[in-house]
Amino acid sequence: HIQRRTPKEPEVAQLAKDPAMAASIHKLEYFDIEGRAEKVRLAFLLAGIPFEDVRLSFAEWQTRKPSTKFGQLPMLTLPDGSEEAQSEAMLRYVASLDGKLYPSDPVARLHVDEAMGLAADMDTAWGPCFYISRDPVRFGHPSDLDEESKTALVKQVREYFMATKFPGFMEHITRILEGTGAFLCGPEPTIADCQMLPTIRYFMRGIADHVPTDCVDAYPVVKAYVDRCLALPQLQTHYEKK
Ligand SMILES: N[C@@H](CCC(=O)N[C@@H](CS)C(=O)NCC(=O)O)C(=O)O
Repeated sequence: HIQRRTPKEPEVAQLAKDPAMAASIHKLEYFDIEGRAEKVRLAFLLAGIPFEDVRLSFAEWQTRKPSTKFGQLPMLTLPDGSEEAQSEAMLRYVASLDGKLYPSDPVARLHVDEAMGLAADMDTAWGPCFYISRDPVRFGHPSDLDEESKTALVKQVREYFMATKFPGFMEHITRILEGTGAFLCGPEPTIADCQMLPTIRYFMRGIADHVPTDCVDAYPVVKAYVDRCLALPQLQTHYEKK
């Protein structure tokens, strides 16, 4: 059984009640976390395109996994029923339906892609800090590592990241925003903001051990940017639910 969350926005709720219309809206499947799907959810919301926000439990995932393209989530079902993978492809696809979130001007587009590259670099740089707690063997540690040593190891790599890598990313983002104003690529949000916002917020949400929730406070330009994104009217209902 797949748990479905009927989107809260009245228009979408109405669409979902009509089976013919419900079948014509996009369906985004992921786990009940922000993770790699959040940027796509934000793009749908900013574009005002109705979508079904399906959140699978880990038990439901076991059943669903074999029928996914690459054995991974998120999966996006298009109105014609075809099922597609890869969150960054989904992000650009949603933006191309909308036309505003991903500019067609080559240089403006380059800047969006550049900012997306920076967000992706931050995710990639954090990767080992996340996966080492799940699978220390992958990083050369013994399979019988005791819990105490594992905790110390995770603490060490995460504190090292926060001290040596995190500040550089915050400084780069600050410099971009100082040049562009409200959002990463100018006065209006683009898919670069859809990608960057969840990336930055991950560190502020208290979901990663050894990362202080006030870690962005030392970077007021970035903090103000996060607040500005969260205040976007199209995202209000979404963030109220959290
Ligand atoms: N590049 C893919 C990566 C997808 C991915 O890594 N999915 C993970 C969750 S974030 C997954 O499905 N893990 C469950 C599994 O592999 O069983 C994307 O961005 O969509």
